[in-house]
This record gives sequence, C-alpha cells and structure tokens, in this order.
Amino acid sequence: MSNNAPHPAPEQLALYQSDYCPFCVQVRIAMQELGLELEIRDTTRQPEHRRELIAGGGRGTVPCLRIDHTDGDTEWMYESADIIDYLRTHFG
Ligand SMILES: N[C@@H](CCC(=O)N[C@@H](CS)C(=O)NCC(=O)O)C(=O)O
Repeated sequence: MSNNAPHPAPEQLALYQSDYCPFCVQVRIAMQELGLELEIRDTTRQPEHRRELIAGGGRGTVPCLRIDHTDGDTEWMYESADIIDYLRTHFG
C-alpha cells in the first residue's frame, strides 16, 4: 500500500508489540506525539496475539502494524521506521 492510499480510520489499525522491545517503544513514542490511540496487541503477554501475527504476517517479529483495509484485505507492516512513517503520513 502506498502513502497515497485512502486515509485509514484508527479502528482499522492494530499494533502488535511487546513492552520491552526498543523498536516498539519508538512506535509508541510516535503515536504519543501524534495523539494517536490504537489497539495494542501485546505478543508477549497475550500468546494468542503472537499466534495471530505469525499466521497472518508470516513471522512473530514486533512491531507490526495490522491494517484492515476497507476492501477486506489485511496488510501486515513490519519495520518500525515504515510504521512510524505511515502513521505520520496519515495522522500527522
Ligand atoms: N528492524 C526491525 C527490528 C525488529 C526487531 O528486531 N524486533 C525484535 C524485538 S526487539 C523481535 O521481534 N525479535 C523476534 C523475532 O524477530 O521473531 C524494526 O525496526 O522494526
């Protein structure tokens, strides 16, 4: 999905993350700066979310932003820098 795609609603997004992952911290800081509240799915404390991430995205690496597009497609965006760029582009 490119940054020119339609503006997503926060309800379409979920952040798979782990509290002590430094890359996840960077994403959460960016969210705070944007005043953006997203559903947080912690893969360490909630193993079902880790299973969901691996099943959908292909690997358990966090952070991963899940984007449920209005056309029914689900996108799994790994890489903290890409996630931060996406959030700033759409919610900045
Ligand atoms: N380049 C990635 C690094 C992400 C990363 O290394 N995450 C670690 C946690 S700090 C992880 O999930 N490792 C376990 C795995 O890859 O399955 C980013 O910036 O998001």
